Amino acid sequence: MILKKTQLLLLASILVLGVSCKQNAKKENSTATDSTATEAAAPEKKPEVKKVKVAMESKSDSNVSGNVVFKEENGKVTMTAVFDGLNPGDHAIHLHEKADCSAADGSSAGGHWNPTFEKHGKWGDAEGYHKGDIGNFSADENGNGTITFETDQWCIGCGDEKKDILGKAVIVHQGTDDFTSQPSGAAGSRISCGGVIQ
Ligand SMILES: [Cu+2]
Ligand SMILES: [Zn+2]
Repeated sequence: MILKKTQLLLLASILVLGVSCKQNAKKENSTATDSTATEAAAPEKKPEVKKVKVAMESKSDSNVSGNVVFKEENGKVTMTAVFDGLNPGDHAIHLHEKADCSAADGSSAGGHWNPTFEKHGKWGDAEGYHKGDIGNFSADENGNGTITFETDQWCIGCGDEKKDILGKAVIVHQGTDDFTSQPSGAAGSRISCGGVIQ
């Protein structure tokens, strides 16, 4: 009898252990299912990408056409500009203060965009530069030119007047920016203009 009781106890405890293991396994399963369901229901966390495409108009009787794409991603704005109809050689490109290209000579776009009230210069110069001082780029013998530029000092529509490029204009000049002449680098006439507007 004593032996039988021990055997019964053993059997009973094995049974209890077995059942509790199964219950644990069930719990784990259902927890896993729940978390998967929650993830699927939550909105996807894609990095936000803002983009503006600017169609450039010819100005000052030039034949320049092209487009400029601004893209903001991870706190940086990348500009990709493509032009044709340029005179071969170097040309200045800037952001000017107003998205108004109505004047035949592009003068309606105003001066260089300079929200930090610094002097004109080469981008990154310790002595100062305008937030619109992109620089120069080259056109080949066929009059085609491209330039890419990237900075975390611009934004697209963030509302910070020291960074926001919306409402400004892209201007391409006939000549080159010497980075020293004030207030605009003596880059000559404005041969292409495009407003940065959404
Ligand atoms: Cu300019
Ligand atoms: Zn400037």
